[in-house]
Amino acid sequence: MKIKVSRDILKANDLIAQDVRSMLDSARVFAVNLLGSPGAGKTTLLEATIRALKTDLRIAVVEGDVQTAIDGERVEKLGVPVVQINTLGGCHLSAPMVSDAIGEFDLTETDLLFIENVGNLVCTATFGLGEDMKVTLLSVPEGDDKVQKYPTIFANSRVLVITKTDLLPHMEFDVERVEREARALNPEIQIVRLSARTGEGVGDWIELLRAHVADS
Ligand SMILES: Nc1nc2c(ncn2[C@@H]2O[C@H](COP(=O)(O)OP(=O)(O)O)[C@@H](O)[C@H]2O)c(=O)[nH]1
Ligand SMILES: [Mg+2]
Repeated sequence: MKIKVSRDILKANDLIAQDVRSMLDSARVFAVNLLGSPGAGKTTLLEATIRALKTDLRIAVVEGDVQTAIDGERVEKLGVPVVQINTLGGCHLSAPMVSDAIGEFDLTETDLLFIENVGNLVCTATFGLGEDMKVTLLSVPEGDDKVQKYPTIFANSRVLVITKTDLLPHMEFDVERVEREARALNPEIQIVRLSARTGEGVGDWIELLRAHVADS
């Protein structure tokens, strides 16, 4: 019975996600669902990405958090349109929330939409938001066993970004293990290693993203 209820919720979510998808498609917006644990570095990477791309692409951001507008305020400082959603306890964004939020933007004036999801490796994995791709961040301090422990999110992601590589000398984190396990689950997954602190690898991420937007 419980399983049926959760399936119904997912089905309702997916119907709205299809509407979001068609709205984005008709306005030619490429949408990225940014996923990862709290503290993985999602907002930091988003800030670096906006700085790198905002002169070439018109960017808008939906920020998802349980509470506060802290991330929304960080991103707003970069001069892009932002809508902050607070889920008030909910562990993931849903398609209806995103549908509501994007109503605030002029989508015809937008090329690239980032949706920073609530920090979570579980609930966010199965709720589609109408995005073109899911990008999951895994930071070095979280440990190299997380692909094995939370397989669904890595199986469902187009891109895995291994963040905070500047901390590798201080941690026991086997990057090859993470990449091997991610590819075993998802042979098509694209993987980038980067440090937003030193900037190493950030250019690779920007090029990958540009290629996806160009192909869409
Ligand atoms: N050492 C290091 N710290 C980072 C890096 N990226 C982000 N951080 C720090 O990690 C913390 C969480 O970052 P934030 O972007 O807010 O994570 P989010 O919760 O996933 O959005 C902050 O203190 C950041 O300064 C990185 O590449 N290296
Ligand atoms: Mg954040």
